[in-house]
Amino acid sequence: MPPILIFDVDGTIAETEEVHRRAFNDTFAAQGIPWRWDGPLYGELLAVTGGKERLRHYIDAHDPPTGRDWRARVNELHALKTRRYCDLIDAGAAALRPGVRRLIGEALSRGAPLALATTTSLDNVEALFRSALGAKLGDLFAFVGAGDMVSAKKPAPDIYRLVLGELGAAPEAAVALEDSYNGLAAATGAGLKTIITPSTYTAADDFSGALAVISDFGEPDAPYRHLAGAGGDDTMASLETIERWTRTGRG
Ligand code: XBP
Ligand code: MG
Repeated sequence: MPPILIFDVDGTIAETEEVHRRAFNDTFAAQGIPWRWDGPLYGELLAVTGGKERLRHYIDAHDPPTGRDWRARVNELHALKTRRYCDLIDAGAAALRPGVRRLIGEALSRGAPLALATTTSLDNVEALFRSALGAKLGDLFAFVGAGDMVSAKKPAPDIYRLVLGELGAAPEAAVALEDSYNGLAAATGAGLKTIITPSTYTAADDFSGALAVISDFGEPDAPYRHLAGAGGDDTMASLETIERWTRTGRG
């Protein structure tokens, strides 16, 4: 039986964090708030998962001008940002990372369950798959764990425990596909073997404990770069190679 693949979204399915950063900055500007998150600052703020939590952390840690009244209105500000993010995604701002479409297709053709475990808002996930695959989430995934479905977000294991519970699956029956330290900590905390494909903002993260670290999932004409763990003798992450890696712990 092939493993159940549980995908993270931001950074794993697509390089979406630059779109999130643009949506935050566009919202600040539209609301006349004199904040601007440049790349290096956003890279630091990504240590805090969840856009609302990230906004509160920014206000508390950086005490920016006009921060105080907006702290009480973070949910309102975040809802505006989410609407802007979905508009950007609907306009084609993010493309699937290599191998994502192929891996999802393999699982669907083998009848292997698929799920998502993400910190981002459900609206954002729907927009991404609508735009990138023209698909509704229910057509692809047995369950989607997202955003505020849990109060403790990654690196807490809660979202992965919720997904496993909804699938009625033991951790050993599934593999997590992640891009960040926070995601690895959440997945391994829930007992899941985890494959990492680092993304732009997470290239320097500590991926100790990952089953495999590969540049991306690879394509037949574009092999991945093997970075650590299992997969050293393979060129693509497929249901077959992932199943073998989980059995032998190496590629
Ligand atoms: C990444 C996150 C999210 C996004 C922003 O989620 O931490 O907070 O950065 O999206 P993951 P929201 O890697 O778990 O998919 O503003 O909707 O939180
Ligand atoms: Mg991620």
